[in-house]
Amino acid sequence: MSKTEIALENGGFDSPFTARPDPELGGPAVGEVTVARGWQPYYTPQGANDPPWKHRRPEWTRFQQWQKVFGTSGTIQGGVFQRVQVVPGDLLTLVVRACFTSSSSGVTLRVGIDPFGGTDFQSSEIQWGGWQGETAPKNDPSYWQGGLDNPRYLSRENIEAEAPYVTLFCHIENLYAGKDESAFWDQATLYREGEEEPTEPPGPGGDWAEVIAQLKRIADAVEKIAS
Ligand SMILES: [Ca+2]
Repeated sequence: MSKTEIALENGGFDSPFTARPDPELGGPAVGEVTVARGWQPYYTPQGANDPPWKHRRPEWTRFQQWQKVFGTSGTIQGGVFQRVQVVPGDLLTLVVRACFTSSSSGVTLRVGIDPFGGTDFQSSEIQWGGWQGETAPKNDPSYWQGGLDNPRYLSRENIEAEAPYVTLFCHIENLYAGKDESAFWDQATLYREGEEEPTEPPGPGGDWAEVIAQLKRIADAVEKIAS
């Protein structure tokens, strides 16, 4: 089957980049959270019992052609996401060009799709691609030394859209509090299986799609309880 590209908003992580509020704390826009148009920041905030180096807030900035998401002297879990309008039932593949730098920080990256269009990166609904990074065994294909001159294409393939929107996540984590842990995101592309076909005009069908998606969520929840 052939693949058709679904348009993203600024899939290339290009300018303009704008300052945003801290996605956990809200408030005014801050320079440490500077994100490319079309994308939203997220991260795991520090818990009350975390040591000072753990779960630090990442910073977001433009670096050359990249969206950089990074931390210093700590561990981070975070990234950027974008919700994209699709047709429920679409079979989707996400491919993102990325790289990272690290100073023995145990950096690992992955990308994922939430087929229900949620915005919680910790949701169990998200279909993640495999981790790629320096924590994998060195003889494993997922082992990746990183470096700005050593980008990779991270992907998650053949995910069925369960709602009129899906959400794309570009995620970095690191294990050790090294001096540098940085992810660089350059080009995100979303593909749909099948030829280009005329899309239906928006109408009552969209509402039904939402209802069906909701029913599927309920059915899945009941199934989980039953099992
Ligand atoms: Ca770019």
